[in-house]
Amino acid sequence: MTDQEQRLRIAVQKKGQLADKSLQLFEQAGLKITRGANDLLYRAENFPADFLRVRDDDIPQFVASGACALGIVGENVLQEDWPEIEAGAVDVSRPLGFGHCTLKIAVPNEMDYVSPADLNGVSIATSYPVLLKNYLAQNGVSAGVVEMSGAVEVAPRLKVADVVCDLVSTGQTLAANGLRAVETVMKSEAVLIRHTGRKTLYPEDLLARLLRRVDGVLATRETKYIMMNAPESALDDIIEILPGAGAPTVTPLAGKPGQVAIHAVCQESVFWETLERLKAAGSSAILVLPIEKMML
Ligand code: PRT
Ligand code: ZN
Repeated sequence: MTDQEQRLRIAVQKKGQLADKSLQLFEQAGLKITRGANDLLYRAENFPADFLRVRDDDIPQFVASGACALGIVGENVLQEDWPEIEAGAVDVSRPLGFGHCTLKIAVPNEMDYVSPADLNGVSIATSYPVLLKNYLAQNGVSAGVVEMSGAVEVAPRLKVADVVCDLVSTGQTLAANGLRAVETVMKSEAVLIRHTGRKTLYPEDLLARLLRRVDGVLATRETKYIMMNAPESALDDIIEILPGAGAPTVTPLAGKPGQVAIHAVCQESVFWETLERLKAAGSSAILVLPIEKMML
């Protein structure tokens, strides 16, 4: 294996909605990424990995071909490209909890709309023709599809198409263009994708190490460490209340017979309501702490 092959190459979006958060994920996994003079390729100083910074549309193919071992891309882009991806060359290894958006069909405010049947005979502008055509076929709708690479929301005003099928996050762009969302084609978030075609292309141990760290980062996002004191007699009730806690650690409190300290890692969000229920069940001195690092 050459020196080059010993480094993992990871495809990330160069500029746009996913660019910063993609690099941040790996930085949280401990990688020091040098934003150097080479704009196309950023290097990790303390881990054998390089980041290929490209347009998001190219990421599935970079990973499918094996040019990159990993990539981060919106599920919407991946599904759109899926028919072109060589079978078995890519798998979705993890949803990443950012880049949430929804591919929606939106109509001009003044258009009457009741159901997908109202789309029969209209023209729909979109950057996602594959996903849209699948949706239309599944719903038995016969509509024209006008492919646009951007600025889809202005298509009805320019009379390029009657309605649009576009990504929506806050909905502000639709509203600003006099459009209202009527149907959901797909919900999406950023996903980590992985080359699976030629498994020997990248050093498996390096990949496994990096993925274990990424899993650690993802696991700590919702996870909290919770500590409290309680009467031993209330233990069963308290364990019942703790969200996704597995087996907590229970230790006696010195000088307080019948009282214990309970420590647990909660895999789900700990809400104020949970603390109130723990208190009502007899707990006191309840502490909830964030977890910085975790290896499962
Ligand atoms: O240059 P490149 O091709 O890499 O960038 P791009 O313009 O194709 O992609 P980009 O950065 O817009 O989006 C990259 C990915 O981020 C998408 O494929 C989605 O998976 C995800 N994502 C999350 C979004 C949004 N949120 C989003 N809001 N992608 C696009 N938008 C657009 C939306 O279409 C609208 O025009 O942002 C605009 C604002 O949205 P509102 O609803 O908040 O007004
Ligand atoms: Zn793009």
